[in-house]
Amino acid sequence: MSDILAEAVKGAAAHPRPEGIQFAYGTAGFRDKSTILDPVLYRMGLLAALRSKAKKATVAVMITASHNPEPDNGVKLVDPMGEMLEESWEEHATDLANAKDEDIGSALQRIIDAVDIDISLPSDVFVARDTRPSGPPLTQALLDGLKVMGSTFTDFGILTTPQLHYLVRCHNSKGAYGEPTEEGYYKKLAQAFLKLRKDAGAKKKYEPVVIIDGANGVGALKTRKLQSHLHESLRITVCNDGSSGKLNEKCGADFVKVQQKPPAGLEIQPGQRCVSFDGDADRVVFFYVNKDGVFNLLDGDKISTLIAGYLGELVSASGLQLNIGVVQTAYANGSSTRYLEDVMKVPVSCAKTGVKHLHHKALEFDVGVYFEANGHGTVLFSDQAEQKIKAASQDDSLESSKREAATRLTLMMDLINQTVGDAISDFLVVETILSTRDWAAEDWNMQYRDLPSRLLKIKVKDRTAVQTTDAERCATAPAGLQEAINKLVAKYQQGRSFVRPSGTEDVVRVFAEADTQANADMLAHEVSVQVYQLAGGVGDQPQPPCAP
Ligand code: 16G
Ligand code: MG
Repeated sequence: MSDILAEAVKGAAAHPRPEGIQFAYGTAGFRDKSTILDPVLYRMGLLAALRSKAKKATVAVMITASHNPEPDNGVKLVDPMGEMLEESWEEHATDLANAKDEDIGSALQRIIDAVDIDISLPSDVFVARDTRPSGPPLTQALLDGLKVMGSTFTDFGILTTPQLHYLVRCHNSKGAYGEPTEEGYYKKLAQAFLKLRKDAGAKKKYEPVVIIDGANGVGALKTRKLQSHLHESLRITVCNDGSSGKLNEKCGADFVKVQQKPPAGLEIQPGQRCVSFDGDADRVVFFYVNKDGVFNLLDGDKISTLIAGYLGELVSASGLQLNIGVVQTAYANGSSTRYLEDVMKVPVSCAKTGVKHLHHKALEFDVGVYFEANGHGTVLFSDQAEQKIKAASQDDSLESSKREAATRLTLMMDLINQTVGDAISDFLVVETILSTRDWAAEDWNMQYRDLPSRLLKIKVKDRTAVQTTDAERCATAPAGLQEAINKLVAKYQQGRSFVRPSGTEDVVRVFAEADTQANADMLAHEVSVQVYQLAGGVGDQPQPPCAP
């Protein structure tokens, strides 16, 4: 065994792996109670060094559990251009995390052989964490792993997840994507935002005033930093900034989306535009309460429709031949899909849940807008699209209106964090479009009306008993489940329902939508009963929803 691997085994003594726990690198990396993650972080230090050697580039490691409660934490690896870790490495990560302390050397050797890594190459890793109190000791465990591998690293301390993705891309692209510093991130976004606002005329409906629910996390801190770069263009009040409340407790994008109500800690006037970030600021949803006190959510579907509509207009105005498409998951509200396809005439693809699946599909378009309904999303511009847009913005022979549209597109490209969904960047993109359209939140919401929906979760003995195909819209196992769902769906006006095993919790999720809330609730319930009966439900059979 090489010296480095022997050192890695020795180092494990300070980060012993508890017996009887199986870790799995899921769609969002490892996530668990922070108290048991120390050995996982050490091992991910080892793995990140290998990944860097394999890619001959700097990679990154983010320590966060996103929207989970504060006692949880997690870790995920980021590839050199800011993408999620390549899927084939998820297995390596899982193997290494589960290796006994004394077997770490052979687990590393297996990866080295499988990928054919030259272990003598240098490695370099960027590291950041969210605001969880468990972050510093877990960072230390990660750095221990990096040190035994002889890797260089930069610990950026507290950052949002998308900021770290941005930094590693800037670094590896030698500055082509932006300046590889946190300040550089604010400057890039703010410059694009201010230029896009420069010639905005007087507004009747759009007000540059917004309240941000920072989920008591890193998004609040970083928005404050951004604010000084925006000058007076936008009046932002940051609430839930972590000064008193707990991370993600009764607040944040996940709470607002799931509970369909405003977070605690905000005083909202009717019509006031509000924004919720999640705990690591890679998700965003908007909402407002109308004059009758009714809560209205503007989720990832509304955001993608808004963005695709605006970018589509700019592309046509520029005269460029670029295809725009939207990528959603099965959770997307049926009204949004119909609006995009039938009214906006934009092609829509459906991907499996999980950012990497959407990201991958979005690469099929020149301009690919992808969003999960939960508010995670961004826009990808192909290299060719980027070149065409930049060339058009500098082409003096073009009509000025075409050139101007292309210039606005270049600014939108700068404003959008193309590496991953970014709450801060997406928020600025939405503000730009609302301002350009002179829309209040209510005008935006009126583009289409969401169908009522319901999401339930069912506990079963083994959630892998449920298998799906067609981007999770059709269940292939257990036998008879899809047929049962089809029969139930047919009873309801505008009914739609699907089931899938969760990737992050030990449950099966059931989604249903229909013409009324009562029908959506009933359809979700009836499908849950089928899951319970056919897929080995545990505990009591699901009870029907109470009459309103
Ligand atoms: C993870 C995914 C998120 C997805 C969620 C679904 C990433 C970075 N995150 O948090 O996109 O919506 O899982 O959770 O891919 P579920 O499988 O438990 O429903
Ligand atoms: Mg998140």
